[in-house]
Amino acid sequence: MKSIEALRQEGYVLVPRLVPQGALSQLNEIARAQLRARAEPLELEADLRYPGAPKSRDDAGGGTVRRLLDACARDPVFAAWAVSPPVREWMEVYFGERVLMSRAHHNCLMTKHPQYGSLTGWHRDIRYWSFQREDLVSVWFALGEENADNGALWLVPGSHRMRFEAERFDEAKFFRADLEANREILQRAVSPRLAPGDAIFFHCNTLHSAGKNLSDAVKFSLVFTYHGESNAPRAGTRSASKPEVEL
Ligand SMILES: O=C(O)CCC(=O)C(=O)O
Repeated sequence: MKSIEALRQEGYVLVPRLVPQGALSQLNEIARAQLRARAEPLELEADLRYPGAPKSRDDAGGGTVRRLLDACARDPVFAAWAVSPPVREWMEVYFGERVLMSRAHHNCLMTKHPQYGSLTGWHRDIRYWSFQREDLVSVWFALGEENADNGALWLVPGSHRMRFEAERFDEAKFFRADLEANREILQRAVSPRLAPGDAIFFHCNTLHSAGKNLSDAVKFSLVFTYHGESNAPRAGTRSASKPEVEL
C-alpha cells in the first residue's frame, strides 16, 4: 500500500476522504451533542495550561474543553469508527500482525476553541505511553476543515526516524524550540490542509505541534492510537492500566 510506505518514510500520511459524507454528518452531530452535554471524563484547557489557555478553571474561559476522553465509550458510532474496516485493514498491513487500540491516551474527541483554545508545543506522542517498542500509530479524523488558521497539526517529515539526546527535550518532553539545532529541524515542518472526512495517520515518534484556532468556529477531530499485539504496554504503567480494544 502506497500510503503505508509514505508513513514509513515521512512519519505521517494524509488519507483523503476516509469518512464518507453521510457518516461525516452523523459524526459531526454526535460530536456537537457531546460537547454540549459535557459528560465526564473531560480534559479542560485550564488543566494543561498550554500557551493561550486560561490559567485556572475559575478564570474566564476556564471551562473550555480540550478533550472529551474515552471516545469509544461515549457513543457507539465513535467506537465503530475506531475499529472500522479501512482503519483495521491499514493497521494490519502496517504492523503485520493482530492490532489493538490503546485506551490509555487519545481515544478522544479533540476540540479546539477559537477563544481559550491553546497551542501545543513540539513533541512526540510517545511521551504519553510506555510500550516495549516505540511503534504506535495514531489516526486523526478531521470532522471539519483543518488548516493553519484554525489550529491544524504541523509535522516534521521524517522526524520519527531521527534520534535525539534527552537534552533536546524539556522536562515535560517538549522538543526545545530555544535550541538552534532543534530550530533547524523545525524549519522543515509542514501543515497539511485537511478537508472534512480526511484522516492523518502518524507515527508516535513524529515531531508535531498545533497552533491556536484563529477562526470563529470550534474545530473537532477524533483521534485513536494502535499497536501490534507483540508490542505490549509495560506492566505497571498507565499504558497498561486499561483493557485494550481488539480490532
Ligand atoms: O490539537 C492540538 O493542539 C495538538 C494535539 C496533539 O498534538 C496531541 O494531543 O498530542
